Amino acid sequence: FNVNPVTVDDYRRLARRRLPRFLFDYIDGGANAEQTLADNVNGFDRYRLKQRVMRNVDDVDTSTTLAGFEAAMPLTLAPVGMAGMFARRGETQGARAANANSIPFTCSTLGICPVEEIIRATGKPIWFQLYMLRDREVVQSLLKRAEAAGVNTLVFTVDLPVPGKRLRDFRNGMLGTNLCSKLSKAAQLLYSPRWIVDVAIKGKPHVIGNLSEVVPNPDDLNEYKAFIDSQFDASVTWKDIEWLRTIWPGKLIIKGVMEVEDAQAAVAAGADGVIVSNHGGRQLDSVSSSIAKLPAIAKAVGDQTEVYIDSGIRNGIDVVKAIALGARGVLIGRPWIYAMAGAGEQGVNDLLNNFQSEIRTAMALMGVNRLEEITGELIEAV
Ligand code: HOC
Repeated sequence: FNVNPVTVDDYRRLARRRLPRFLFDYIDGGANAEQTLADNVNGFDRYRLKQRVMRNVDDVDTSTTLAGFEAAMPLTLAPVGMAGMFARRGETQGARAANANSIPFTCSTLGICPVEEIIRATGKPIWFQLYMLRDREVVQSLLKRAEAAGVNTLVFTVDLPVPGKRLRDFRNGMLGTNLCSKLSKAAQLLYSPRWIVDVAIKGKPHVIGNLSEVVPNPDDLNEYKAFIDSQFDASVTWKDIEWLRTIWPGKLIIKGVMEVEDAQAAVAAGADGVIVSNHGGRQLDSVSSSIAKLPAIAKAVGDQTEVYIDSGIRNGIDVVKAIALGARGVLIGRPWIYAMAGAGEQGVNDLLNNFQSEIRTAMALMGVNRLEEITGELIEAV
């Protein structure tokens, strides 16, 4: 690879070269035939932006607020499970890059770097993503920790009552019968000088940051997997949001909503935001792309709550399309992991810079200076 990486695909190629195959496939892959994974990206091709001229675009400003966060652009880094496997102290690197670009970072329940470490690295509030665990006391203490560390926005993921069937992971043994041996290999990598886990909890390096206090032996990925399998709660309903509301004082965003009815239920449950998402095509294969679902959801609840989208966003033009179709902002997952695995923290920084400059250029060429001016008038389906 002898050109400077510019696009997400450039970083993807770098990441493929540097990562062990099973880790690359874990982040790159989707469920079953990966139809939704492809549709998510291709769905943006169904839309075209309008070019407007002679409108004085001398003052383009990409800034906005995302759940109250004053962001330099309408974009945030999505939570990615075990992001810290893709680079040394991966979540912290991502958070630093997000901070350098004045956008929020979202820490996963399944993060390798603990939430405290991430916040310490930037001194800025981040968003925290939650999977509902059967043991509600664990959830409560996790949220207390997050709040004490300085998290002000909770992103509750609701589209993973059970994991989708990701065939690449089965083939590679990352999930399924051989998971443990592969994850142990990953653990060895993490402890190797290249990826060494250097932040200790209670004096010891830990593979699993946020769940280190509840997984019996958090250095042992077999136990981690067993814990996750036994704790992911498939019995969750909208009732649980009421309970979450009693223990979480901050903003609450519901992630994984694909139908208007569910978006309305989220609003009725008091959500400050919804994320139109199919988990990057990693859950229900053959569900529609997120972008296909965005317009109806934005129309139905956009005046009552903030509507976000993830899954398939690969450049600034996609961001602008999402805004034109009613999104307040977008989340990117795979892109920042490819950039980090392929080119480190600087890679994530450069990637975010590229996103922002693409958004700015598109706005100028569409004749607008502010994000609020990017309305449905400026986009057409083809
Ligand atoms: C075995 C549990 O968000 C992903 C993550 C969550 C995976 C949980 C798997 O990979 O999509």
